[in-house]
Amino acid sequence: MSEIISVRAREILDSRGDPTIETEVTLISGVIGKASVPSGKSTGRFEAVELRDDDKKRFKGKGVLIAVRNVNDTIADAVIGMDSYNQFAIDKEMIELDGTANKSKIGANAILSVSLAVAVASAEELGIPIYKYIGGIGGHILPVPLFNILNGGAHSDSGLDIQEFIILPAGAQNFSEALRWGSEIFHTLHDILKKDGYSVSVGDEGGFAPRLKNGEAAISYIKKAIEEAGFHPGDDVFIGLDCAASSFFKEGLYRYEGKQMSSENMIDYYGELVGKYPIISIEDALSEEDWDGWVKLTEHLGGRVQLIGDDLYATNPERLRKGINLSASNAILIKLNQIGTLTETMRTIELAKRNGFHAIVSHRSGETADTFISHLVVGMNTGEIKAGASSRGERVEKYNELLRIEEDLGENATYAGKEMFRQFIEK
Ligand code: 2PG
Ligand code: MG
Repeated sequence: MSEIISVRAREILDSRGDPTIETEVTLISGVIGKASVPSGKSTGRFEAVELRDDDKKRFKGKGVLIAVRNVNDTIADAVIGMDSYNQFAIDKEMIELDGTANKSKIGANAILSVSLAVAVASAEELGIPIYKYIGGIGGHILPVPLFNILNGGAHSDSGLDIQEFIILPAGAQNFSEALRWGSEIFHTLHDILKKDGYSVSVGDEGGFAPRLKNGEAAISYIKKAIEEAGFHPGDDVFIGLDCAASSFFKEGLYRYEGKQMSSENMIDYYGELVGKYPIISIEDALSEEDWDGWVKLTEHLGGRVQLIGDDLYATNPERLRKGINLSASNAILIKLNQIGTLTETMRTIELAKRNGFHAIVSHRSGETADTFISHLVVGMNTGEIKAGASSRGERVEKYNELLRIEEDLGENATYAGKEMFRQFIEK
């Protein structure tokens, strides 16, 4: 038994300078576990609720003092005295305490900060890294990083409708090599954009935000950067997109690049892009409400491309179950704060894996220096992580933590690599 004796939360700032919550859980041994929660901008309708004060006099209404109070009073009262090793019971207690389907009473941000801090404290108490606490002797797969090197949508003012243009260095030998490749391509892209007179300042997730003509121009710049950095697109390094299509879906149509498109038009467009460029992964290609479109998309492209549901599933097992039954995609994005506890997140990952879905562990566009997701992805062996570009401290810290984990695992570390995408890569 490792008894929880204190739970304390505070309001801190995230990478956008907006308030978020950080919690410390203290165990009877004196060990302290600390965790903070991130915050999305292109949030899905079906996410658990991030409780904000709505007090316009503080942080333009974005303060989280109510969530902090909920941790310090309501949650603390319930979990003090509980065994920190019993993560499931603690998460269940908080879910019941909240009582709503979307954690709107106590706040998913409040609940998640405690859930993660409990796991961090438990690992510390045992003297093992968090990934080992989560995965035991099983966790050993280092993920393919999805580097978002060009930012559009709600994350920048580049004017591009697609939110994220991503590179996946799946052909590297190991994670540290993948990180080096990602960084080299990032800097090559910098030089090419600069030479062509584009802005090289970065967006929320550390990628460049040039005002390019359209999405295809962005993809072709990325392909060029991969080549100029000395790699083979479609063999060493692949391209991915997060379209965040819910953000341009209005009244039944996709308002994309000045045109009004149906799901079928969008699917044709993606099909063309996939034919022309080494695109191996597309996230939120369609809206979170467009189930019929997703089914057609998967029929058309599911054999060639990883089709990730982010807003579509919101890390929610019920929505994922629906997607599995309908064959609406072949992958799910995993964000702890979309569902609000560690154990529910782990259950969603297990459900995905049991059904042959890829599970990509993800950061949010508003982040802190917290590196829990680096441990989660290795502990759960999901094989893919999305944590922004190889730039900006809060992004790089996730990747640096993976370097440390890789070192800690030594010979036991296995890079997920191209094997992860075997089903999509032409032989
Ligand atoms: C996404 C995320 C993270 P946000 O859409 O996948 O990249 O963005 O956190 O703004 O929802
Ligand atoms: Mg997304």
